[in-house]
Amino acid sequence: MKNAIEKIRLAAHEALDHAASMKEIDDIRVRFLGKKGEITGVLKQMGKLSAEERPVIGQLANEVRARIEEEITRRVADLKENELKRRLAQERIDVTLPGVTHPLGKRHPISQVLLEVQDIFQGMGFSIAEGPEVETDYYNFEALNLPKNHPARDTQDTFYISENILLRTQTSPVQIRVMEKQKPPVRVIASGRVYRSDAVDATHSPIFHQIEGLVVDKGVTMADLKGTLEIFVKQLYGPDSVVRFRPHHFPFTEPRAEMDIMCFECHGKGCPLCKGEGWIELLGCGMVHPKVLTGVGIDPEEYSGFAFGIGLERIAMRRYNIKDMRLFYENDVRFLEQF
Ligand code: 2U9
Repeated sequence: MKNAIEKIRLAAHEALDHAASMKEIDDIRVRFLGKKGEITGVLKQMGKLSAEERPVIGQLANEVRARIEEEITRRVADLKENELKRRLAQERIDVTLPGVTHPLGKRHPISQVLLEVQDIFQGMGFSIAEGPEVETDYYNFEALNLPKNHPARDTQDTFYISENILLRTQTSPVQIRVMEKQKPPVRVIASGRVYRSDAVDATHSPIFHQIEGLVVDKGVTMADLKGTLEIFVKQLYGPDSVVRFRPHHFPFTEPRAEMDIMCFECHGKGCPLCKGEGWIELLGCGMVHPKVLTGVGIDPEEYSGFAFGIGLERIAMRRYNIKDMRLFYENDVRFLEQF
């Protein structure tokens, strides 16, 4: 019987030495220490022993059971430690490695200028209105006092989807739609793409961007127009900017003016930057024609208004000293990433 117990001890030690997983160890535990295990098997035969032998064999069997349990506990600890070492080696993260940098995009220069101009007018109480780029002849021309066959339409030739459906030539239709829905006071700016059937060259594009403003209220005068636009220019180009207004004509504003800013290079003397003028044209503006107000159901005897229109490419080209408008539309990252 002693030999049997010794063999069990050796067999258990051998098996544990080769055990490479918790499952194997568990199988060993069942095989040697379980209810039907080998140690239990020996203890079941104790009845065959003499009274002198029984305590000796019992003690020996319990010692071997204890030895096997110790070895199992140690083996489990070894396996867990090896697993931890393996994971530490495999899952190691080198925190000193540089991060993965994702190239950040940037706003398009036209968008940057648009946001800045919008911010200035919102600061003066203007709301932002939007409208469709595919417009009707009515909203793009007739409602602006430009009836069919009016000669002024020639400078605003555009792309036609049908006789009366076209790509808008300015953002003015948006203001018309606003005035149809909202009674005065109105203070809105509308911006976005506008279209002209112009040939592409360094200063012309069939698609370009505008921002227009409209104020309609009681007692609005040209003085309000000049004051508002002068504040706008001083916020955009600095408090020392100097502006002037030149009379001009256009059917949907009367009187109408072009506003120039004094050339910041030569301060009005004339230089290559301003082509010898001393002044640089910035925007168009004027008092809203009474017929336009009447057309949207606003009584021109009670209300008056002013409006202005700014070409955003012109502002951006001036600001970033860009000589060719086509650069805005070619999506060349080498150009765009400079702003
Ligand atoms: C309504 C009534 C009047 C908008 C105006 C201009 C003057 C103007 C040009 C500037 C450069 C277009 O982008 S550009 O080529 N615009 O000169 N625009 S007054 O007048 C309006 C607008 C809406 C209902």
